[in-house]
Amino acid sequence: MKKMRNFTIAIAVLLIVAMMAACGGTAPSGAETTAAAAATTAASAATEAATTAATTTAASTTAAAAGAATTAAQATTAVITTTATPETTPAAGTAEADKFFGGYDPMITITSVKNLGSAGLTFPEGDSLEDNVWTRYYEEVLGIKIDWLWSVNDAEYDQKVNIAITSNDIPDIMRVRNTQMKMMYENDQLLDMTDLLPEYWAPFTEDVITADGGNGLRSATFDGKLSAIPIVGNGLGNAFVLWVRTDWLEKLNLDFPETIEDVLALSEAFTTQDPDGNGLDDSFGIAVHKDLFGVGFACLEGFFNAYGAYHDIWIPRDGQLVYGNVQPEAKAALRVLTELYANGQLDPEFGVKDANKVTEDVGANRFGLMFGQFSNMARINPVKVENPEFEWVPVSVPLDSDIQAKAQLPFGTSRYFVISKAAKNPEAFVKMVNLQLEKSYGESAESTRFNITPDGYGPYSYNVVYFEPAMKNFDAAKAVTYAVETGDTSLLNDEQRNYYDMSMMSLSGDHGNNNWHQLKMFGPKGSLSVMQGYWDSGNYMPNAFYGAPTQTMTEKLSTLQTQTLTDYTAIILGGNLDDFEVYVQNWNLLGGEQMTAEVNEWYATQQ
Ligand SMILES: [Ca+2]
Repeated sequence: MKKMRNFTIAIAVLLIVAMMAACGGTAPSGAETTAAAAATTAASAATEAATTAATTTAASTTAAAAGAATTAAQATTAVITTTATPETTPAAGTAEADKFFGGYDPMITITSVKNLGSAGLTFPEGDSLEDNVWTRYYEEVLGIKIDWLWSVNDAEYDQKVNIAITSNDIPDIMRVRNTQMKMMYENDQLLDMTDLLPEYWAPFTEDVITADGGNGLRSATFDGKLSAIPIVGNGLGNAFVLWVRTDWLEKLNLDFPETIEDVLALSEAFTTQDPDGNGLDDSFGIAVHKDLFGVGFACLEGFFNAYGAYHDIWIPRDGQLVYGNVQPEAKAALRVLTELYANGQLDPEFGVKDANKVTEDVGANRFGLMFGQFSNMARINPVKVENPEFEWVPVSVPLDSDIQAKAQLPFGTSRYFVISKAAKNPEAFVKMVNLQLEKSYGESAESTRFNITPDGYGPYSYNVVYFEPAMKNFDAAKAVTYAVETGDTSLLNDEQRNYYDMSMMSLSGDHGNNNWHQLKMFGPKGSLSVMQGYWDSGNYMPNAFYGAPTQTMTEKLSTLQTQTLTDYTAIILGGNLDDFEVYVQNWNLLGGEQMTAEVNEWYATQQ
């Protein structure tokens, strides 16, 4: 029992780590967290974090965390290594290796600053921010000593960075948002990386940083000058799927939905035919929380996509970029929602229920359909353990081919590492990225030493830089699926093997410790495979704006988003579709028109 409890704690802790990673590469909570009961909460948080731009990080770290937890249950000692082993440096000794990974002698010192996350960082016994597995490794392999100028919790980080920029008291390297990067460029504070980065990036680093076709790099380029190293993510990790309660499908003898009309028919059946067989009229169709969008769980982006509507992103139309929220397709989606609400197929109390409350309702057999993200089952894994018949299967959002609907994708890059114009040895920063990526995800990776340890620490968060391959999760899903289907596990790497082991445990009936959740992501016909399908078929609509926020966007966007939520909700509840035109008028007056003009000024520069 104790072992199982520790197992759960490890997962909970690691999911918290994953959440923090998604919020910006910050703190693991430490194994002392009394979190046995917090697994669901942590998992939810990880899911919510997945709605931020850093989804790939969230998802992969969540999975890695769960995987590491498996090891934790078996491990008796910490694996973390306290002595650096320069011998493991990739291909040491060749001229290329020296260029990408070669050390400085005498040692150099670089300055940086640290976001400690919302709860602060925890370290293995004897370690600290100044002295840990990464600082020691950088000193021994690269001859680089890290001098932290300051460190603050996440809530204060942006403000502290802003002050640093304004007072021109900046470190050699730091992580910033796109607005801050642009401000620093305009202040002439940044090193020009245009030639430097391509000269010194190792092949694997280049692969990772250009995985999005170069848009991340373009988003960091002003007047033709590359001004930062983008932390490139992949918007595909943020695509939406439709989760279907398949034990209800079977009970009512219904088929998988293929079109949005099929989905609406299921919604009616799940509302009216007592799918859980308890004799009570207590179920609905599509689960929705009060904010309608966001959180990545029981949200409506995927539903809107089915009608060719794209929420909170910019799409090309007639040679211009337009905002999805105010297009006629959004009105079409709202029209259907007013009907679902009027017919009692939406929870009449959705307007006061947040995502956590809806999670409880989903677990209590109130809903049979929900649009969300690939990691949603983390929230309800405990319900599966209690009731093995409780089953959800992810399917592609029904994309209407008549209107050429597509799955929306956010822009994958929102954070950047900037190098001070005053920094010495500028190539040192590219070498730091090369080494981090190689030891975390490259051919010589030691993931339990440098990413997440079996006993629950997150060394990745101790480093100055953190990057990861954008398609890592999708590659893992292919590998795990192949292994499950063929029994051939020889191609799995360590991380993938953990997902495989957990998936196999779920397939044999042991759904606990997030085994089922892993199966639903990485296993055959899992959510990642569904999302891969959008990619393979070209059925995706990426956010077409990836510049730095415009002035009006910075000033007005959050107000406009609040207005959208308020007006959409009123339309769904009130049923008056004419209100949509009033909403669009107000949106334009309150800054939307000006923001659109600014976005199109940027768009013109990209043609
Ligand atoms: Ca019922």
